[in-house]
Amino acid sequence: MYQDKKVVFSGVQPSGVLTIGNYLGAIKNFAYFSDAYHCYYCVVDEHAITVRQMPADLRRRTYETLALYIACGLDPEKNTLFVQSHVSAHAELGWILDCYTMFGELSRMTQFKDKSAKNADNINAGLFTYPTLMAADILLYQTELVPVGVDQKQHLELSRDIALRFNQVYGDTFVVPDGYIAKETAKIMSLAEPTKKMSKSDENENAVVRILDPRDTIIRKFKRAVTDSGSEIRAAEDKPGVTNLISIYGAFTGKSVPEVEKEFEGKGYGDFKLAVGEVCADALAPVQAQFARLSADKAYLETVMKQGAEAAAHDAARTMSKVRRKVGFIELKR
Ligand code: AQP
Repeated sequence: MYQDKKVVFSGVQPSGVLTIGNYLGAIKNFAYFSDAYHCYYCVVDEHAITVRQMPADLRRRTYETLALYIACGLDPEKNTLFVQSHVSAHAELGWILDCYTMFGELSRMTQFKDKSAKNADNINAGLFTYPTLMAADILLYQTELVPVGVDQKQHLELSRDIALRFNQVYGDTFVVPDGYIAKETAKIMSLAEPTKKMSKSDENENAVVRILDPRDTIIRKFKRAVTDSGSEIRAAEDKPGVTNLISIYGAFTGKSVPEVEKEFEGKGYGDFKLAVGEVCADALAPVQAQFARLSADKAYLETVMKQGAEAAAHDAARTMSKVRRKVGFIELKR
């Protein structure tokens, strides 16, 4: 559909202050695509309300997430940056795709099972159909590539299945997307329970390092990180804590696992954890400085949101028109 360049789409929920998991697993990779692809990066606020949010917090975090996109290197001139609820086609296509998604498929989604367990008093229909809205986000823009963390792999596979099913019934309508999952940072683990994913909504502040944490907080959190028995700094299945710290150190320094292991040969956990905290704080400092400048300029952020929403709505309209015709809706002439 977009003859000039292939399309990349991804999104982040403004459901908390973003973590280094969101940064290393997703946002940091977004900028790699900006030159070669037509990129849409969305703040997915409609996804966020599948879990109860305080309205004022959601609004603040939506601005904050957009400012972080830009602070992490996404130039609004080169990327379409926008907020999901500003483009009504997402919800509209989400509904249509609900009718092409099976109950059994949604029932198998592990994120639904995990989030239902965490929010037992609010297992709403939106939480269940979250993956179809995600499929709509992606398919609306005829996306080829979706950079995500590995936790989103199952949802992405469902998006592919929905696209293939729709195309089979109605003929070529959607590009079938592929995931882009950076191997080394696919899943950054909790610092408190390293067998569990680091999540921005984790209530244990010591489990997560946030992109906006001050330097001393970052260093303190790494110093407290749970490590494993033994004293060797080596990546291994039975050493999830140390393995996670090695991945984080490697991601911030660009070093491979063997290089990190070699660098810390003969050193203790204390030295290692301090070094991880320092490289993380150093890498985040420029992002934080840029974020501080941007978040002081709400008018600028609103201009970016508005321009992004107009561009995204324009492009989404092409897919929507095609989808409406295919399923048999009447399009009124303007
Ligand atoms: N720990 C992680 N390691 C690597 N990648 C991660 N991502 C999230 N956590 C990690 C990736 O960040 C992108 C945005 O995620 P999201 O906001 O859409 O939702 P999520 O995956 O549910 O992230 P959180 O932090 O766990 O949020 P909450 O706590 O609200 O559920 C995605 O590409 C995701 O893979």
